[in-house]
Amino acid sequence: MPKHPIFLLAWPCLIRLIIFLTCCASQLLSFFFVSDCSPVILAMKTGKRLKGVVISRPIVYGNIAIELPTQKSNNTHKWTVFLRGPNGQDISSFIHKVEFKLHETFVNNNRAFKTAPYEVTETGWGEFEIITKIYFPLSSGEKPISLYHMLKLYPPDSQAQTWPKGKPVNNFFYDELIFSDPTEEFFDTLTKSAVGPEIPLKATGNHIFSLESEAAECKRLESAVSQVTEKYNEYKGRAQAAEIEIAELRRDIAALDAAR
Ligand code: SLL
Repeated sequence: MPKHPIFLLAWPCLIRLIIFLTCCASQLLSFFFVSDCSPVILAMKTGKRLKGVVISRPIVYGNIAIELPTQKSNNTHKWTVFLRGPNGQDISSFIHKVEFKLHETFVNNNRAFKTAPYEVTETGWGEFEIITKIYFPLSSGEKPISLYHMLKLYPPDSQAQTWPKGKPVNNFFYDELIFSDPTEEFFDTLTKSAVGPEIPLKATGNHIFSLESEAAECKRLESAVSQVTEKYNEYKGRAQAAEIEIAELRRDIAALDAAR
């Protein structure tokens, strides 16, 4: 092919033009389908919101761990970290995805689940913080929520001596997902889900969070508050008495100084 000088000059320009057009196209595509202000995403997100409505759903998250009987490797414990309903119910109807971010010493340490059960079982040798990120369906317009959980393998120090061999260590928590001004669609999804807003009346097996345990916890907190209030009043009284004494001593010192 003859290499005319004009033709040679045009090549770099043509390549630049192709690169420029590719960049524009990818920007345009990501604006329409990925970015937060994309018209496509916004149209899905701006489902009508129910102003003034607050709806919550209970969850339980945390871990159980058990010491391995024989240690063939460095790993001393088998553990499971999980997110579930307070009675073990499936909460997937209002959850799009759950990600568990494990310590980087684990192979493939970012574990994602689009279906229940949302849990990871592993063997390991150390305790570390696990980040559980909960994503909600796109139609909810809700931002993901992150829970920070310290994986516990060992019993509390105070019980370490008496902890029976093979007894699992439980470290899980009750919490509530609270949605303000939910979209109509998401509100509908939440009200139809297997998990109601309430927790069970009584604890059963591993499902320890119940109205009964909540009432007991409230009593413990009330008693702690009254103990703290009592102590506070006692110390306040002592501080007031000390202030009066200081003022009296200051007056005495001033009188002595004046008499000198
Ligand atoms: C510690 N800072 O030192 C913590 C880190 C990491 C635990 C704990 C890996 C297991 C495996 C594992 O258990 N990592 O690779 O199979 O205690």
